[in-house]
Amino acid sequence: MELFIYHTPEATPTDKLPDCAIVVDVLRATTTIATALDAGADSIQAFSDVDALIQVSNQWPADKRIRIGERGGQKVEGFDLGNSPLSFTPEVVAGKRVFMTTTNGTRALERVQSAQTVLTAALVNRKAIVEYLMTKMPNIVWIVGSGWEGSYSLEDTVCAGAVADEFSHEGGYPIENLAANDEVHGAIALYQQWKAQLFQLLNCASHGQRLLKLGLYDDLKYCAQLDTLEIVPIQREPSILVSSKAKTDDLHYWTE
Ligand code: 3SL
Repeated sequence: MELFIYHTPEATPTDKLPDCAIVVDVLRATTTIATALDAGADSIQAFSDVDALIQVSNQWPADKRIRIGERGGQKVEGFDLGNSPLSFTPEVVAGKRVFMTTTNGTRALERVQSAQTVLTAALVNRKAIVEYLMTKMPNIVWIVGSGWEGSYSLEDTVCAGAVADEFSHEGGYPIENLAANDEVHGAIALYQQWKAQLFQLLNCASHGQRLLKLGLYDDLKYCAQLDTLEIVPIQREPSILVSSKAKTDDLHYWTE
C-alpha cells in the first residue's frame, strides 16, 4: 500500500484519484458522520451548497429526513440541527437520512467523491478505519484533511497521523515503506507528540479555539476521544455515505 496524506482538499492532485480516499474533519463533520451512523442513521447525504441540499431533501419524506447545516461553527437558520455530534442520538436520527452541509468537511468529500472507495475518519473511529485498511489493502490511499477554508488544520493532520501510525504498528509495515509523501512522516510525528493529550491539542487548534468561543467545550471533549466507535462510513454512491456494517452486498463494502 502507498499512503499519501494531504492537509487540505486544495492540496490533492487534480489529475488522478486514489483507490481509497479517506476524508478527515475531526472538528466536527467526520466525527458527526461516525456518530450519526452509530446512532442508527440510515445514511448521510453531503452537500457543499445549502440550496442544493434544500432542493434534494424536499423530495424525501419529512419524517425520514433530518437537515443539518453549519457555517462558521453555527447552525444554519431553518435547519433542524447544527453540526454538534452530541445532538445525534438514536431518538433523533435512527432510520433517517441525514442531509448535511458544513463549511469544509462536505467540500472535502466532494473533492474525492469519484475515487473508487471513499471513507470518512475521525479520532473516534480511527481503529475501525485501520481495520478496514488491513482487510482490504487498497493500493493507493489518500488521507485528506478538510482544513479550514483552504488552510491546514492541526486536528485533521493529527488524526491522519493516528491512522498511519496504527496501521504501521498493527500491520507491521515500516513507515518508510508505507509513506508516499513527506506529509505522512510529519503527521505521524505530530501524533506521537500529542497522542496522550489529544484534547489539549484540540484546544490549541485554531478551529478548536473558534468552537470554544461558541461555548462548545463538550464537543471538543467528545471529538478528542480515540477509538470509541466501531463505524466505517463508506460512500455508497457519490455524496451518500452509509455504515459499512449496514450492508454487505456491494463489493466495496467491508464484510465483517
Ligand atoms: O467545516 C466543517 O466541515 C465543520 O465540521 C466545521 S464545525 O466544526 O461544524 O464548525
